Amino acid sequence: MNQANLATYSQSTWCPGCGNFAILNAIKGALAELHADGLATEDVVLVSGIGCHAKIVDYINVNSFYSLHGRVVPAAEGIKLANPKLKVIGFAGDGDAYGEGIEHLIFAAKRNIDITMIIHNNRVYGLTTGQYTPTSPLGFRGRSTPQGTSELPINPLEVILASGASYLARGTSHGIELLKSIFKEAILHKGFSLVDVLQVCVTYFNMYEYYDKHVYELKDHNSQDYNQALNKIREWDYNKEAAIALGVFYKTDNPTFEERFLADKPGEVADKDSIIKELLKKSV
Ligand SMILES: Cc1ncc(C[n+]2csc(CCOP(=O)(O)OP(=O)(O)O)c2C)c(N)n1
Ligand code: SF4
Ligand SMILES: [Mg+2]
Repeated sequence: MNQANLATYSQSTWCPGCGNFAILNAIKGALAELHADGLATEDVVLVSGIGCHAKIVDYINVNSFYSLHGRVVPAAEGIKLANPKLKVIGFAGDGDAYGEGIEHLIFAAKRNIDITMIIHNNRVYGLTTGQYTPTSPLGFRGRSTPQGTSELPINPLEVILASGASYLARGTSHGIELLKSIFKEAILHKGFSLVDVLQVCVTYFNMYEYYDKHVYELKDHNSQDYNQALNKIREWDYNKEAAIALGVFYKTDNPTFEERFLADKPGEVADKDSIIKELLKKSV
């Protein structure tokens, strides 16, 4: 399986220049490289929400499941628990993940369930034509707020770090190589991983120039250190004029939800083979 045969016959309906193309190319590159390293493509399941981002699963020749708006996480969690051997990758919009579905993200991070969430954070509702989302800046003018919003955005990475995520990173749709390497690492990470992608929506919130001017890659950052991660995550709050760090903020090794859930006693950790045996027994 290489990048070319991960393509499908579906015709893309994204606007020319949309940042989703970069995410698509990066994830196809990451999956092709993981396949070359031994990951069977049939052991990967993609899950998407509803929005422009969600169409990504139509364009990748891998098993996938279209869920509901705001419900990517519970669908992905269900798939993972039904078969812990699978690598489950969720694609969600910022409206999808940080608005209607944020409670699911918080609890998935709290549980440290071993799934990967990729957030297409264009900071706008793209599919429904330009309403504001939880990460739109103060004063954002869109279809539902022609005079500008009166609310500050949330810093989603701060919320998810505080909730217990064991892997947190950020990339942009103007940096495919960085995105690809982050996606690979997030997929291989054991536990809950989330990648916030500053994906530009050229039609409703074109931030290419702004991001190009403000982003920098993390260097000399200790991603094992919670407080360093928190400080870096707080450097830019999705609103103020500040440098925007890209790369891996936080990475730690904690027992996963499925290891604890399937162990005999609370606090114990089951090994992977016994997880699969237990599940097979429970499903009879
Ligand atoms: C339960 C539910 N609520 C609301 C909608 C309407 N809806 C569909 S897509 C969407 C916004 C999508 O925005 P986002 O998640 O940011 O994705 P994008 O289109 O920007 O990729 C909304 C509100 C819906 N389909 N289902
Ligand atoms: S509306 Fe925005 S997010 Fe949706 S396809 Fe067009 S550019 Fe991309
Ligand atoms: Mg969006």
